[in-house]
Amino acid sequence: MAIDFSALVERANAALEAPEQHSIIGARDGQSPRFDVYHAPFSVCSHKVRAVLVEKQIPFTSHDIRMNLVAHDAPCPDNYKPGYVRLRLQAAAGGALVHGFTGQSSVASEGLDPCVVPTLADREKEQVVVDSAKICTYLDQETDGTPLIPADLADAIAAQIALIDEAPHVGILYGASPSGDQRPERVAAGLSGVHDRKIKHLQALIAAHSDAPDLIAAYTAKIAKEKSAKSFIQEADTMVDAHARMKDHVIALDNQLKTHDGPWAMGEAYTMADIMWSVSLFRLKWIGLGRLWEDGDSAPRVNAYTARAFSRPAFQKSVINWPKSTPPSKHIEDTAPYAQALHETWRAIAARKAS
Ligand SMILES: N[C@@H](CCC(=O)N[C@@H](CS)C(=O)NCC(=O)O)C(=O)O
Repeated sequence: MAIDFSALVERANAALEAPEQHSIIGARDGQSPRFDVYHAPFSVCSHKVRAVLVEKQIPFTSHDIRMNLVAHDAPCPDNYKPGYVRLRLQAAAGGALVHGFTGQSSVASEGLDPCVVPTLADREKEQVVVDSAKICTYLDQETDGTPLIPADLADAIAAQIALIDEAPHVGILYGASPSGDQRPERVAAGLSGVHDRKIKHLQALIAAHSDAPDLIAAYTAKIAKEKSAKSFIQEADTMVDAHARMKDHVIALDNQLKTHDGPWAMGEAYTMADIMWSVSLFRLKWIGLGRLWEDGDSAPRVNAYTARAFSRPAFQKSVINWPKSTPPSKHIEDTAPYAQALHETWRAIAARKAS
C-alpha cells in the first residue's frame, strides 16, 4: 500500500504537543515551506542543518524536538515518539539500524539511529532525509543560491565532512575526560545517568507498543546503542582515546588551512566544509577544548579561523544565538570580537580580488 506522505508528516508533527514547537521560518507571508525540519536547539547535528538553512536563507517549517536529556524526571523525549520514529524509518530503506557506539554519531560507522535528530521531510519530493551530512548536502543540491558544495570542490569537501562526522563529539559530551572534567557544570551534572534514563523510556515504549514490530525493532536497536554508549563513557581508555582523537581532528584542519592562503577551509570561498568545521569547533570551545588551538602554538591557523568562523552572521544566528542552543559555559566569552575578525577577513578578500 502506498504511504500517504503528508499523513506521515502530520503524525510526526502531532507528537510534538506544544504549539510553540512548530514555527515557519523565512517564508513569505502565507507560503508553506517545502521542507519540514525536526531539530533540537542544543544538538550539534541540528546545528549543522540550521547553519545551512540560515546561510542559504531556505524557508522551512521548524519542529523543535524536546530531547529531554538533562532533567532527571523529564517526560519521554519527542524523538522517541512513534510518529517521529516512523517518519525516520522511512529513510532506513532496509539499511542497518544502529548497532553500537564509538563516540561519534555517523551513520557510516554506527548504523541508522531511528530515535535522534535531525530529520528533514521534503514535501515536494515526498522524501525523508536523515543524517545531518546527508541533509545538508541534500538542501544544498535542492535549492538555489551560491552552492555550498561547488562541483569542482565536491570530493574535497566530502572528505572534510567525513572527517568531522568521525569526530567523537557525542562521546566527549556524555562522558567526562579522565584527566579532568571541563564540561559546563550544569550540563555535566544533568547528563549523569542519562543512558539509564533513555533506556527506561525506551523499555516503556516497547511495552506500550508490543503489537508494532517496526517500533520494537527501532527501540531495541536504540537500547543496544545506549548500553554500548554507557560502557563507552565509563571506560577511562575509550575516553582518553576520544580526547586524543579530538586533538588530531583540530590538527587536521590546521593542516588543511596550511594548503592555501585563503580564509576558509577550502580557500577563498565559504563552503559546506566551513559550516561543519564551525559547528564542530564551537562545540569544542563550549565544552572546554578551545585550548586545542587557543594556546596559539598547537594549531595557529585554526585559532585565527575560529575568529572568522564564529562571527559569520548566519552561524551566529543559527547556532550561537539560536534560542537555547548554547547553554551557559564558562568557556564562552563575549562573541563580539569575532565580528571584528570577520570584517577584517572580508576586507582582505576584497583587497585580494581588486589587486
Ligand atoms: N548521524 C546522525 C546522528 C544524530 C544524533 O546522534 N543526534 C543526537 C543529537 S546530535 C540525538 O538526537 N540524540 C538524542 C538521543 O540519542 O536520545 C546525524 O548526524 O544526524
